[in-house]
Amino acid sequence: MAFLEGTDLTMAEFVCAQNERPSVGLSSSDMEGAIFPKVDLGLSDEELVPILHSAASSWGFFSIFNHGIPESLLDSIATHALHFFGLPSSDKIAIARNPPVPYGYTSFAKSAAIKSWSEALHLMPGEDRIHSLFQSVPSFQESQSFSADIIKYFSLAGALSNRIITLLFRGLMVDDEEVERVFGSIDPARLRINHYPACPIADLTYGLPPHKDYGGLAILHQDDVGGLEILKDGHWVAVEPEKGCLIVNIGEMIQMMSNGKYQSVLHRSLVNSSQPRLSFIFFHFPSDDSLVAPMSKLVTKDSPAKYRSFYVKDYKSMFAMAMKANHSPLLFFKESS
Ligand SMILES: O=C(O)CCC(=O)C(=O)O
Repeated sequence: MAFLEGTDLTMAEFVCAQNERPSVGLSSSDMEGAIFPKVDLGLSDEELVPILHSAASSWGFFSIFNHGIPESLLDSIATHALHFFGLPSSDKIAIARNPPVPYGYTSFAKSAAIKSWSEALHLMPGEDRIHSLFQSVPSFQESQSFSADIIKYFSLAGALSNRIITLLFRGLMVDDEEVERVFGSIDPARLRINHYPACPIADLTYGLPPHKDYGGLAILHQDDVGGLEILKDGHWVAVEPEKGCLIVNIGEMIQMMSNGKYQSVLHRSLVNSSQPRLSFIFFHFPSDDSLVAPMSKLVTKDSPAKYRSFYVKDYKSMFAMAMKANHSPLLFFKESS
């Protein structure tokens, strides 16, 4: 199997226990009466506030179009990324992510018991950092144009995410300044590019197992293969790819700051036995030294704080422990009710 070449991994390490294997999900059209929200970002901010509020409250995930990010940029990132992932693994590991450094290349991440059938590029904003990362892979001929695309994408996706977060909180009557204080900078943002090679044991494993996103907002671009599923009312539902659309979802940091009004939703990536798949996700975070808490307007006598305040770095440090216990880091900060 080409994907495993140059590693000492065996296929068995990817096989989930019988009761943890991916069951067949529903298509969104099977969800009677529940229509996956699709939001036109070409509308005015005023029109969008109730629409985004309803989409985020009901599904935690929604699709957006007229979002202002050029199709040509999305296609170009996807093309460069596929060329990068097509390099021999001995070349890719020249930029292997080396914790605590949060950026670089990873393959076959291990979550809980099994390995994920995926490899990823983890990127952070910063022109010099991005350029020098790709230049460290001598066989990668496209480092200049890939870097330029990524730098542009951070800026556009950051502005887009900022607009959506601001409008989501306006829908809860929270002032823009409060949101700006936490999410005003894209410096702590991340871009994760996932590559899921075609998989001979697609029914027995995951590209990424069920998880919630722990940042603020995530904006995902996926190719036309499909594989993203979200948990809705106890059913796994496929989020079918649609050209020109991006998928937005609520992360746990917004769940916490909205005092639970918006919920972060479990999702997973399935793999395909005949086709590889590529997705990339912009994650908007508050900075590590931000102190976050449920927004004061959302904490009342009738609706007491559901979470204790925390520094983002403390929350992140709980992440590994939470993964081991197979739950979310936010549970460590839940107020007892
Ligand atoms: O690739 C996908 O469809 C989902 C990716 C994802 O959930 C993640 O990278 O956290």
